[in-house]
Amino acid sequence: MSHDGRSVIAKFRALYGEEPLLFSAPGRVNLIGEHTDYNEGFVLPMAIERRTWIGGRARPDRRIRVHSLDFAEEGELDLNERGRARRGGWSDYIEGMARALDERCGGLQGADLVIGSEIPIGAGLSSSAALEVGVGFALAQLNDHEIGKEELARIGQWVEHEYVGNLCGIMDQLTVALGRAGHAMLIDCRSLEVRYIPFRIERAAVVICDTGVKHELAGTEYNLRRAECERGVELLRRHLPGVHALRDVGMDEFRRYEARLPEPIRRRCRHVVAENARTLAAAAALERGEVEAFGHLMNLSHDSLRDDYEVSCEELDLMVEIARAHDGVWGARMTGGGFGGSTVVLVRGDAVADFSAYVRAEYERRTGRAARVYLVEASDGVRREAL
Ligand code: GAF
Repeated sequence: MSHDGRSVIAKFRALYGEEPLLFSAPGRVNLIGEHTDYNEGFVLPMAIERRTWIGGRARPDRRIRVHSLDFAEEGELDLNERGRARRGGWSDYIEGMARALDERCGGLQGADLVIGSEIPIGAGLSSSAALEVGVGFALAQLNDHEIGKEELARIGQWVEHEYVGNLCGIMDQLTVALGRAGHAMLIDCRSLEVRYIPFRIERAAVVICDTGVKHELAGTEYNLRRAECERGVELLRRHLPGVHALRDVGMDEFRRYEARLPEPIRRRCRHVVAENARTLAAAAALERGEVEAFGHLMNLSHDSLRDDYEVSCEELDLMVEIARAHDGVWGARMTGGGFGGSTVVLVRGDAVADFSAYVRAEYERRTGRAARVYLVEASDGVRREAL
């Protein structure tokens, strides 16, 4: 079930008898540039107009009390007490963020928070990054503490690594923090420089198709891919000593040395090297409004994630196959970490309604599962909402 700002305010009033300050953080969809962020490469995501909403007020003590509408649960922590062990649930993100900010701000006051989200959980649309960055932003504002959005993103990533055990890159947190309405973001994941590119491919729409599955192995396989890339760098450095990350390897260089890499390292590296080049080419195509070229690069990206990087799954491949068979589609690929979650599809604007009905019917016919299909637009990053 989805919860928006109004439900968060209503719950806050019911619990505390007063109006909260309201904050929100968006989900994200990655258009292209998958599994490149932790290789210091390029990504091209955008924040989407489905948000996590946080109502809050400061408390005089150091307790943080949270009501989650999505999980219909309460959680509480006291910053004066030692951190507790990871529980494997939503409260880990909040505890991690609160403790990291407490340390960084040299002492945080407590807060009462109510949280609700419109971002489907497990759909690969970064509901966890929205929670981290949104809660961090809310706590900083309730404490009158100035903190840069890039820094919030870095703290969110730290929480994923240290509290959640997911060795993610920086793309999700940075997109949630720095998104801009009407724009895709070309992010250089080494310098963290962001180039905002107006999403103005005429007559084109971005549609997300959620497969409704999330396979268990997502976390372990993700960390394994990261290790495989690091091994690839170690081996390539024997021939190319200037290489610090796969970002530093061009396709020609890679071709020269790929035979020296064992499988599956060779295919993993090939995906990353090619995906970086595709992402830069896609950004240029977007700037020129070249919709066919953009769609073609999306298709190549998916095929490489399926065959070389092996992070797709049956349901994602089927969802992509179904999309590509529709004549209003320019390109379709999985988006996010993989092993379930969603695809992103570039669709002719006047074909969106027909495409959505067709995908729902066809996916259900072939899998017996319901597909959720959303038309999305590029949105702003984390912000305080005017009430
Ligand atoms: C997940 C991670 F959180 C990101 O950092 C990124 O690596 C992505 O998978 C794959 O591109 O969303």
